[in-house]
Amino acid sequence: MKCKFCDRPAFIKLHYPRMYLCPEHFTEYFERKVKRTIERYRMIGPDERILVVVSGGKDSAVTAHVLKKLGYNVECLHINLGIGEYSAKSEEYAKRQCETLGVPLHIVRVRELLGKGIGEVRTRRPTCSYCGLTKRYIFNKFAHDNGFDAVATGHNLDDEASFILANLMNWNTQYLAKQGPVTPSQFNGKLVKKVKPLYELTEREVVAYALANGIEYEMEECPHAAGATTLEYKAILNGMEEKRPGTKINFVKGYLRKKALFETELEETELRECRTCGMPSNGEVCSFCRFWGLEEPIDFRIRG
Ligand code: Q46
Repeated sequence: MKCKFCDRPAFIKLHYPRMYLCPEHFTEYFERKVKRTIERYRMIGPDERILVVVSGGKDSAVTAHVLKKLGYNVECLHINLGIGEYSAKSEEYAKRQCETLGVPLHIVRVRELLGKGIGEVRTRRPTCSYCGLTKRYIFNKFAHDNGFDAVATGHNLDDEASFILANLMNWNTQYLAKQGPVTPSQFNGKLVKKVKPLYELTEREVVAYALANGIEYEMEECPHAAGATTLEYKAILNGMEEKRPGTKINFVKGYLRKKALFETELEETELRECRTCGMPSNGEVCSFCRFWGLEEPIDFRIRG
């Protein structure tokens, strides 16, 4: 099969919209789509400083790559979770990706910072739950302490669709009211704006972009991901997408149109400053400081 736009052999067959593309025209298509997504949801402006959270995996690497190519002012943050060999390899990938791209990389290592790696804390809380809490706190506080305007993450269409489906299955209306491509800055900028530039691109397209552009990434899954229900929801959605191309994007866009329904159920919680770190909190001490037993705030300001 030939590319829809030139005589070169096709490298990918897209199902929605249906077309065959060579690596160059697929790259063009992908970048145009990211640009349109950024504009459609008014994610970031040309003068904003963006912190991309790079895990070493494909999604965040592609996010950093495309944002840099589109001319945005990008720096990266890698959070080394302290999960043995997996984290060591992820950090190496993140370093290589940023070096190739020519963007500054900042590294925060959870074990050095908090004394234990993810998976080493004796707690009844599920590992992924406190891992998520830890990552979200670190990237937000890092961005805040260093004056970034937005944090960009690598969430793609498959992540979003499976998140929505999972939360619908469990009627988590509180989560459904807050999900979306952009989370605006709140609490006098202490909660930094979060954006998802790959919001409308499938995981398959992200993998193809990485391949077409020689982006190397960590392919191994985190050892704690095994058995995650998100993988089951992704498999269900993939099955439906195969039979009815466009299922995922129509599902996510439909959700965005109906999101206001869930917002009416949103319980108003008044945020206040955490007694320890001064960051937004639902209680006297925020869940991060409480979980890690902190008594002093962590200062993430870059020195030198
Ligand atoms: S949450 Fe869980 Fe992931 Fe953290 S412990 Fe691994 S699988 S990395 S996105």
